[in-house]
Amino acid sequence: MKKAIVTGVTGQDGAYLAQLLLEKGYTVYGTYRRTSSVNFWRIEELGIAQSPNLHLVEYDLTDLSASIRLLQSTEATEVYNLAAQSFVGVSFEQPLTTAEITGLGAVNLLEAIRIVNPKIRFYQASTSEMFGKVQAIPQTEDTPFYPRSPYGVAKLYAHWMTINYRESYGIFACSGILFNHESPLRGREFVTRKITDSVAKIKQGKLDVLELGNLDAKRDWGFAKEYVEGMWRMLQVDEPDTFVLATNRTETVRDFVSMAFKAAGIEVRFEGTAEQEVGIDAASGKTLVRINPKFYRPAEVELLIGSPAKAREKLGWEPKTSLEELCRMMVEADLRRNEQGFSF
Ligand code: NDP
Ligand code: GDR
Repeated sequence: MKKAIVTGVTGQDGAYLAQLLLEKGYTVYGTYRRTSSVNFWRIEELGIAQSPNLHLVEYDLTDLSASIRLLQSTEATEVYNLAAQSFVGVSFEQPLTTAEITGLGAVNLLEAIRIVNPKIRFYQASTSEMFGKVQAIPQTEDTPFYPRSPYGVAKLYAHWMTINYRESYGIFACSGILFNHESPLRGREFVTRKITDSVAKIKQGKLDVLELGNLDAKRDWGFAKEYVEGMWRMLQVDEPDTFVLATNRTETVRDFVSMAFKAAGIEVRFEGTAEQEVGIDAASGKTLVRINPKFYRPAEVELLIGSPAKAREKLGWEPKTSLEELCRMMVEADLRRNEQGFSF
């Protein structure tokens, strides 16, 4: 039986990846952080929390000795490093914590692999945020990087360290440059889930107005469940490499808002510009969306659109779910949860 470690099993991708690996017959060691109230709602929602082959292990990515003991005690042969301070907005307020977890944390695991067993295969969760102020369209594995946030910079460090350990020590270390991927399990601080959760509440009369920042930002949004399959495939090929996973379609935050309201049966019309822009209910004339500058970022990533051509060719990986389907799935999940008083 294969054994894998998934750091960050309490997060969106960690939960989906643990589910996938269990389906493939792995024993999975999913790590979570010690907090005063640990939250397993995602693995519970996926129905895997009680799986006999899922072992939940307390672990902090910032601790090298814990990383060494994690590898020694589990004897895992694949490590998926998904743990991170992953919220771009917060990284401007907590640049050092972000550097420690999101940047140096990956090196703790790489060092542990080098010390304990250099044959362990390693996946690093890299990000399209490393492209930042984009230097080419679409972005590929060869596009130069220009990160625009402490999060993007920290991830770029971890990305290059992954490549460096591959080249220096022959470690099977892969970097997946994943574009935004969403799902009903997305955290509510991220814009898509914030939108679908708020649309559900507005539809049910529990919220009046959705407040957002930059509506012009364009993102290449895919479905998280499909992206974790790509992570697994990266560790099954003969040679370690770097791969982009993306849909090659980009839409604005504004488009996603319209799509989400449409999925709830509400037509929204946008009027005005910049901070005065509002989204109006076409039927009642009521304001449903307005701008709150507090959600603007000090530096923004305006446009992301990736090419998954290399992943398609070398991994046989392809995104399948359209943004409309994904958005509908998220709105329906939030309508259902809000009816049941679900608070995550
Ligand atoms: P989430 O924010 O949902 O999950 C992050 C996970 O990391 C959580 O389980 C969190 O634990 C854990 N974590 C945070 N700090 C530590 C620490 N010090 N030690 C151990 N665990 C820690 O992220 P996603 O699931 O969306 O993303 C997974 C990874 O992929 C992240 O590295 C992210 O940066 C990266 N990524 C995500 C993309 C996306 O669109 N989703 C795109 C590209 C890359 P806790 O629950 O306790 O907070
Ligand atoms: P991102 O995702 O920064 O791309 O990082 P997020 O959903 O936070 O923002 C996407 C875009 O929406 C704009 N925006 C808002 N964002 C949030 N969160 N809240 C708002 O109210 C709001 N209004 C407008 C943002 O300015 C931005 O342009 C995500 C994370 O999962 C990272 O970990 C991952 O690496 C990248 O995706 C790829």
